[in-house]
Formats: sequence, structure tokens, C-alpha cells
Amino acid sequence: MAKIRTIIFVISLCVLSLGAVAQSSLITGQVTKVDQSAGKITIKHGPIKKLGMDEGMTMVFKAQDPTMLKAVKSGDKVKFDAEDVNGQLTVTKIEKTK
Ligand SMILES: [Cu+2]
Repeated sequence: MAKIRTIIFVISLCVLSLGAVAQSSLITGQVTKVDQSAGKITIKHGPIKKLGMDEGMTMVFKAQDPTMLKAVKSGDKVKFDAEDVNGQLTVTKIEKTK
């Protein structure tokens, strides 16, 4: 019985971690510049397949909401999501990571 419980426990852990991976489709990057007055942020980021960027680069994004730029500063490591909004690459979500 103990073995079955262990197996069930391990399986549920796997399912949980799969869920976490699916959820974190966020892009990893590092902030190199924040321009709050312009509502723009420069991020050095890894590949973003959905936006056609197969390689990492450093680029400027527009912030969907300028107030989200208050949470981050130059040098911060971040996870973020970006979308093409009317031809302008826009950060829709950003959070600091350690
Ligand atoms: Cu890019």
C-alpha cells in the first residue's frame, strides 16, 4: 500500500509541475532601461517564438500600462509577456524574478 501511495504522490507531483510549465509561457529577460515618461522599457530577452524572434536580443517594448514600469528597474531580472498590438511590441505583463 505504501508503494502505491508513493507512486500516486509522484504522479501528482509530475502533473503539478507540468501545469506550472504550461502556465509559465512567460519570457525570461533582464531590464536594461526603463523610460517611464515615454512608457517604454528596454529588455534583454531570450527567444520569443510567437513574435518571430528565434534568438535573444535587447529591444525596446511599449508598456501596456505605464504604471507597470514602477515595479521594475534597470538591472532587474524579469519574466514578462509581450504581444504585437497594432504593430507595436507591447509588454502586457511583467514580474520581477530572483
Ligand atoms: Cu526581441
